Amino acid sequence: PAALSPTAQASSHSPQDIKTKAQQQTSRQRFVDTWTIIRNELLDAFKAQGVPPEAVEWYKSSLDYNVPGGKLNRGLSVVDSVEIFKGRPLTDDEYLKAAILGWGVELAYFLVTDDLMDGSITRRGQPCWYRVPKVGNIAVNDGGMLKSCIFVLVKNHFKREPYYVDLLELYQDMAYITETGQLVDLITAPEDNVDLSKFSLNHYKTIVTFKTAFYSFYLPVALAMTMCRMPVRVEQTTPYQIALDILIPLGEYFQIQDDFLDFAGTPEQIGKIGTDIVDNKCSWCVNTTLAVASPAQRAVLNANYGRKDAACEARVKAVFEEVGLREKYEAYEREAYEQLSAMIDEVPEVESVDGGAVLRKEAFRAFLEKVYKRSK
Ligand code: DMA
Ligand code: MG
Ligand code: MG
Ligand code: MG
Repeated sequence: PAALSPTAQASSHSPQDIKTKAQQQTSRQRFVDTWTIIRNELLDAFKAQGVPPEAVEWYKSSLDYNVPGGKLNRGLSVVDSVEIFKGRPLTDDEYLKAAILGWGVELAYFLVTDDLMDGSITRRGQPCWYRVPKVGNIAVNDGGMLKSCIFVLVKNHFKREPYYVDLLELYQDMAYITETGQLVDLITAPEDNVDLSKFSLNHYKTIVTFKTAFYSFYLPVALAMTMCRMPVRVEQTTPYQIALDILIPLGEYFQIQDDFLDFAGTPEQIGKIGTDIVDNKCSWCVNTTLAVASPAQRAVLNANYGRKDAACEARVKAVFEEVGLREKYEAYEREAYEQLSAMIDEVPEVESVDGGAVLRKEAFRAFLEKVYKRSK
């Protein structure tokens, strides 16, 4: 039976939980190494269907191009959370399982279609997949295939686990929520009708919660919780709700960083060229600027936002600078960190249904530290 010990001391399990830089490097390398195994497994399963060799080649290129090159925050958080919940090094079998769930999150099929729909130029320091010669709109199907791979992997490795359906449901539900967020993001930013009066920080919150927070933050931890057999409810506590209450605001913070870097980051630094201003996006930057802009500044934004023109984009950026957006971002980041830290401190310890793991606040702390003050 699951036990709840809300007053358990942090001192009982701290030193090994937050990794040093060297330990982070080692665990990243191990996770990256697992990709080779997973990719070969996917290719073997693909070949076994009897598809033409050219299709195997295409699929291989798509996997190699689109999956392993990111920051891996999402995928690593699955593995790190499982380790923290179990409170000990994982067995090889547990590690592979956790890594598969992590790579399932990294099979970020929606980035492939996001770039096509956002008309982006580069991602992770290389041309977006749809811009690779010969790919073009086939990227839509390649994105769909990346999503389908998740289910191939989960079936191969978890079919006999009692929580198999819970895993399927998580990936499925989070995909649906993300697609919903992408829909709201895109219809809020029509190319031919710039209307800044439709934007608000409230509408922004809706977009980022749906498009980013669930998939990138709740999903990794919820997968780890599911693999570690966390109960759905214990006495007054619902561990998955506790996770949501922290990870949704953490996801919002992450997307605000993404939006700020879209404006302030260099392509060398962030690996992509910002498109939010020319794309008429309801971003944190424009909403925060609109909240304090003078009538004259608002007029500049109205005339220049959402125009596919570098001079217009530069005028918008000048207004962002005039209102002190950089300082506002710094203040926001400080405050968000403090608030999230305070919430994380309140996370109670909850025992798993099989007694083999404990929900611990350090998993949330580790995720926050992965993204705090990021510059790419
Ligand atoms: C991020 O939106 C969310 C998803 C679901 C891709 P975005 O377009 O701001 O992402 P990016 O800046 O990486 O293109
Ligand atoms: Mg985009
Ligand atoms: Mg987008
Ligand atoms: Mg962005």
